[in-house]
Amino acid sequence: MSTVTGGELVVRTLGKAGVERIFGLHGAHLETIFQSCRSHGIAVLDTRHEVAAGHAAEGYARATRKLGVAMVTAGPGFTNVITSMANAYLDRTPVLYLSGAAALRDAETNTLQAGIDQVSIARPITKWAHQITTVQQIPRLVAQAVRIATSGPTGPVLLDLPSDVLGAQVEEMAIPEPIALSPIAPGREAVMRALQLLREARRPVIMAGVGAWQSACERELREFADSAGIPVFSDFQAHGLLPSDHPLYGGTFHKMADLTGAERPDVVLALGVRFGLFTLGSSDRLVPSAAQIIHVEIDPKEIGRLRGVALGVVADSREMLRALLASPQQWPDHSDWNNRIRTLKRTRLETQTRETLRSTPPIHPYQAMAALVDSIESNTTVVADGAETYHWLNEVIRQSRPGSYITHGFLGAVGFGMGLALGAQTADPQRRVLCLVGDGAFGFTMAELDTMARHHLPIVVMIMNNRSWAASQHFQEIVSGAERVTGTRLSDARYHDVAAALGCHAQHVTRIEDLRPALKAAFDSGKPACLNVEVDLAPLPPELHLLMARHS
Ligand SMILES: Cc1ncc(C[n+]2csc(CCOP(=O)(O)OP(=O)(O)O)c2C)c(N)n1
Repeated sequence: MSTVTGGELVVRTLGKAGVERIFGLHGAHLETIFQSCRSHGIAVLDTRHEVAAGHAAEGYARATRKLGVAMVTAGPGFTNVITSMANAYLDRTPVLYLSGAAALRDAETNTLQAGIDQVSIARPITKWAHQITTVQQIPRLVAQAVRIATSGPTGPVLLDLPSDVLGAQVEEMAIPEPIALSPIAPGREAVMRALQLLREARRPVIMAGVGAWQSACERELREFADSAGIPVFSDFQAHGLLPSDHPLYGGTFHKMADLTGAERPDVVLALGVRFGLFTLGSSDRLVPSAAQIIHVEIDPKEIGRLRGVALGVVADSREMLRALLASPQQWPDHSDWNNRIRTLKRTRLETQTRETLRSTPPIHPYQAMAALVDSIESNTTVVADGAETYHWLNEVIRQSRPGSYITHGFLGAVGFGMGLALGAQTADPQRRVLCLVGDGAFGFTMAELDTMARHHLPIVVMIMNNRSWAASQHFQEIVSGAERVTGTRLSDARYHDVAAALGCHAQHVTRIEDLRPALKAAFDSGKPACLNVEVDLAPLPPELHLLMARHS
């Protein structure tokens, strides 16, 4: 009988689970996996920093709702990917991290890239972390890791792979078949109570959160919102579940702050929502304290975390919507309520467009975002990094496809954008990807422009260059005083020259009238492109006013 290596078994098991691509950076500990990927046609996208490989696996998972896989070498490769692991953990992104590790036979010998307990480090920021110590156990444990990462609530897992386990030869063995798990459906009583609450509501809203996005409920959400006439707000991950131009789409959660006085929601159907940062914590600015909340969540820990609920339902969002749709109702006429939300949305856009209009440099960031949104094809995936940068984008972003807006989660780690964009672009080479970054955020992984160029990934990177860690500088000015700014300024670096040197199309943009043509030229170049756009540092995005008010 022929033999195979441990690395080969890892790759075959992943192949059987449907994995087509791995993001990683080489190290000798991983050599058997690299070689097996080569033999089995699993593509490896090699990045310039492990954190970008991790973020790329997240971006792939967030663009596709499938498992992302990242591999990093022992020691520093592992420590470099930790930010991605933490990000995936807090955002419930299904990523399998494979870490190389020193040979088991070299334990406690002060050998290379060893001496740290990678599993213990990963345990608090993963759903499951495990070191495989026997080559025969590889197929079973890799299959288990995939199942844990992809079953709800999804999340990251780590498999730690000692080099002698990966290199060991073993007789050919069977690879387990993947097991499909059926989603959790709600009980009938809960569905009837939810329908009653929604029927009796005068100003109901649906809030769609990460759980809604993960459940792939776009068809059911639209059908239910249309039939009941209930407007929908979404968190960032759920953006695009209901297309932004749908008459019932109100915007991202923060826009609910525009509903004031007697115009506030009275019943909220919270689908897969995780109350916290994006709902302004326990404050009642978005969801009034008097509102009755129907909270549908796959993870019972999320229900009642910050707010009391009228009805808690542990279930998959799509299953809940299917159950609601299965009992056709006579819905009250909500057209006045819907019209009010549409008017507020339109007024916000018109006011901002008017107030930020200017024809001379520096470019107002809101105008830059408006130009961006006008310049992208409807199926473009937008990745947004930076801080004020993404808050500005939130004012105007309109997407029509789930998974097409990828931005910050609870970790709030600036610098993830370039990696996420790599993952989103490889997930679907036909779709265009725009990566919007602050100048600070760009600096973390600007070498990934080289990855984009080497792999012919025509991502358009747009830098909002305000020569500052703007959110930090503004915070400092407000809290400590404008005269005490320290450590938060950046320079007017010629980032476009760096991009050109790495083989990208590049342009420096200082005037608003040049931005649309520059974006068009960037998309038309067929290459990765980088626009270094000089924008005004002074204005504060409206969402940040809301957040700062909360923290002051
Ligand atoms: C990895 C990381 N380091 C530091 C911070 C703290 N921080 C929050 S916002 C911010 C400024 C971001 O600047 P930039 O990327 O230029 O975006 P801008 O605010 O200018 O849009 C910093 C440093 C963070 N959130 N994440």
